[in-house]
Amino acid sequence: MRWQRPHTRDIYVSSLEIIMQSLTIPITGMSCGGCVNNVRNAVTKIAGVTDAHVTVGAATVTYEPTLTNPEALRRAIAQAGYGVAAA
Ligand SMILES: [Cu+2]
Repeated sequence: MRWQRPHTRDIYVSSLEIIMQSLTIPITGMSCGGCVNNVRNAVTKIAGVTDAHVTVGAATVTYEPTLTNPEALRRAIAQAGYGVAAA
């Protein structure tokens, strides 16, 4: 008899996708890989942030909106020393 893969995991994954949000934040004052690391460290230490794709000039952050919000992400980037436009 073949083992049947339970559907539970698929349901879990799709419900997880619904509660995650992704936001791209333009950032000024970044110039090199060190800046990229600084911004990545600043946002990934926020509770609720699950992924951050950072380049010179922008950060695309995936987060759980029940745990954090765009304003907290912008504030963390600004506190790391970079420029973010208000929403
Ligand atoms: Cu730099």
